[in-house]
Amino acid sequence: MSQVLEIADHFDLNGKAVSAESYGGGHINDTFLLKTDAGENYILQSINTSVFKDAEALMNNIMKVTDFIKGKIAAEGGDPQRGTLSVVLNKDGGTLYREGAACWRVYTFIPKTVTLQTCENEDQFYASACAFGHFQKLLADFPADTLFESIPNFHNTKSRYLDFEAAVSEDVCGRAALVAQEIAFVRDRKEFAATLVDMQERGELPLRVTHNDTKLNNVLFDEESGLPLAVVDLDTVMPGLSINDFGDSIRFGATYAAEDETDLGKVHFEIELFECYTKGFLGECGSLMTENEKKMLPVGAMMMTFECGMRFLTDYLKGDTYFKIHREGHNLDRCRTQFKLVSEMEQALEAMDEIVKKYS
Ligand code: ADP
Ligand code: GN1
Ligand code: MG
Repeated sequence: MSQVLEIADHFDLNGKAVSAESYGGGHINDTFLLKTDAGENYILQSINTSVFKDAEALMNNIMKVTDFIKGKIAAEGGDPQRGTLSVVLNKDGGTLYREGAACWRVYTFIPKTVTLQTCENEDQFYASACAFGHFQKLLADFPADTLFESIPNFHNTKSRYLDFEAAVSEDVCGRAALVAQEIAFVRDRKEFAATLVDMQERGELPLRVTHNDTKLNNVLFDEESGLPLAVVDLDTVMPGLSINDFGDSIRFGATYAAEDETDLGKVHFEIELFECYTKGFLGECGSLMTENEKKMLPVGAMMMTFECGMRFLTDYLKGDTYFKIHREGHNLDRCRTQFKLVSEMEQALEAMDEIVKKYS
């Protein structure tokens, strides 16, 4: 901890950092809750630079996006300091502090908020849909060409498929034979994997500025009212597809099971949760979406779930080098929950289409 406190000293904090504890459940960066002797709290994060190769450009994106959102929130009569992230600069006025290979940043802590790791009820999921739908609306006229692509091909499911096939043929850990069933599951859906990328390339789906990592735990809820307050984790805000933002939320949240549940009997796609999310998301940004986008929302849900399962499987085959793991086989467990959800979504496609029509 003392090392983390020394890092904190390089930032322009109110007071001196006196404690730092690990915080949140992210798979990529390391997050700490900092407390200072002036009674102020901050979020200190070490950015995973093997995932985010250009941290300066990433922070530039975040400064631009948060400034833009603050302007919009102020115009809506909201509180810009609580409605989005605020970067705390280092003592030289920069957005990062580097030490060796590590790269650090600080945000002000948005107080009196809670984060959910899984959905406890339909109201919470509806509220998160409003948050991400509103986020989409706030960024609708953000100049997309000023954004750096923080992870190229992030939701290009076609190129993710090629990464998967490369991992199977290289089989560096000798694990491919253990997961023949999961490999077959992916290969059976090779054509499906191309659907949305092909539509976008044919101009049938517009590129927008999207969040790209719309997990439930990336929304802060007001502790008192339970209302959604801010969308955080802005590292992957880039040009993307609105249906992927919708889909990634469904992947993570339209189930009462955890992403790494090992008892697949407990993992189910909940159509009622899908309905709540659709209602909230379309209620906020449906009027901005094209007919094609709305029509493809259920496919977006299946695509993001399939893609994420395939990414977990790829990482398992490559020896767990991308996502943090906390036990042996963790990425394989995560992959299996995603594929179980994909199978159930495939059965529920018609019901999903009906729901989308109802709220369009
Ligand atoms: P990761 O990329 O590892 O998922 P996040 O940026 O999402 O990291 O942060 C991890 C958790 O920290 C979030 O789920 C949220 O609970 C909390 N968090 C992040 N930023 C703030 C903030 N500015 N104020 C309060 N809590 C925050
Ligand atoms: C990662 O950083 P975190 O935990 O919010 C990943 C997402 C995955 C998610 C799966 C930059 O998100 O793409 O969907 O894990 N983020 C990155 O839980 O790869
Ligand atoms: Mg996060």
